[in-house]
Amino acid sequence: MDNLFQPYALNDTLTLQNRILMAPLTRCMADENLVPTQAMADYYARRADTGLIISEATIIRADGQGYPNTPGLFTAQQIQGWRKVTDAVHAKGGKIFAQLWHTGRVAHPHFFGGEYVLAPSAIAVEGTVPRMRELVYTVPKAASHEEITKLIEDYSQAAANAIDAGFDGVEIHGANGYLIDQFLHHASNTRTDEYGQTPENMARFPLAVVDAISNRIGADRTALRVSPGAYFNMGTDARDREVFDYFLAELEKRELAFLHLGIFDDSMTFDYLGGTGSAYLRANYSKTLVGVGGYSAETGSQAIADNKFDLLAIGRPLIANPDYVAKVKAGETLVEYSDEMLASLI
Ligand code: FNR
Ligand code: 8K6
Repeated sequence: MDNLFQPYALNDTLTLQNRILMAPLTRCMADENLVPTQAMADYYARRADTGLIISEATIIRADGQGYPNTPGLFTAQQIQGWRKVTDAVHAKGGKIFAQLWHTGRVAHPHFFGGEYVLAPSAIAVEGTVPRMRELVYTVPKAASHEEITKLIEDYSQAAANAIDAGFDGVEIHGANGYLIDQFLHHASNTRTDEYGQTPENMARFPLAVVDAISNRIGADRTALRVSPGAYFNMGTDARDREVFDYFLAELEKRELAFLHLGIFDDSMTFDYLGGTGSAYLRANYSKTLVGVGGYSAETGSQAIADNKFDLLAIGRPLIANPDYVAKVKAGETLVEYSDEMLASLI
């Protein structure tokens, strides 16, 4: 497993101390103003020996909220709260990116006191907010051109706020069926204007967000997470393949810090992608790729050795083991993750 403990240069400005990343993990522990707490700063600092921490998904503005107590990056108080987190991580020699999030149609007006939620098209996601059965997902409003322009500005502002808060960069959450991903899949995007129907159009908003943020804070500090395979908050449509083929070719022209697969289990295969999400991304994108989803240090190290991806993100095992990196290095037994662990920050 030596390859996991080698440094990795993302670019000229950022070198990671090892190849184990902390995957973004929503914990719903911010305070009532969606401000990160001291307990969150301590939690992240305990994981500062990973090569890079990617923060839990953090909303860019109020109407992006789909779960209780998810932190934000749009008020001065929230920026201050994150500053405590980034200072604590940096004091222990770590690096941390903010994951920037708007849940689109997976948002719920309950959380922000609004009348409706925004999405590419007026197609609701089925079901209810997890653990809040009374909150049935609503039919979203299809975003107008002005609303799309404002969303792009707000993503860019949130990225600037992240840098103000001391983050080393941002990962744009373009995965898991949230707003950006909703533009990239036919099941959630039936627009007939320049944001729908063709791969070029469906990739227009995601690329505009990537470019606005890259221009604002530098492409070397901008990363992206994508889910070419529909598996969460999203229906399957084989035409999505050509959308992602085009989108990845466009991303290839940019100099992002890394591309990260969004998946819970990377052994899952998708017919229209011809295999796993990571294999599809590797075949269509040649730059730094982060793999994730059900890996152990052993299987992840082997996947890197087999050139399936360059960096390994670890999620649930890092919830269960704050000292994951040290334990793996020392060959110690890990505590097994269970969902009950989500109730507190250890
Ligand atoms: C997640 N995941 C996730 N993904 C993301 O992009 N942003 C997020 O905020 C979250 N939040 C989140 C919370 C919890 C409790 C879980 C279990 C997962 C997905 C996560 O980043 C990762 O892709 C999966 O957990 C798969 O990796 P592991 O856990 O098998 O290593
Ligand atoms: C990103 C925000 C998530 C909110 C917290 C919920 C985390 C629950 C983790 C389990 C969900 C598993 C979903 C996997 C879907 C696979 C379907 C084939």
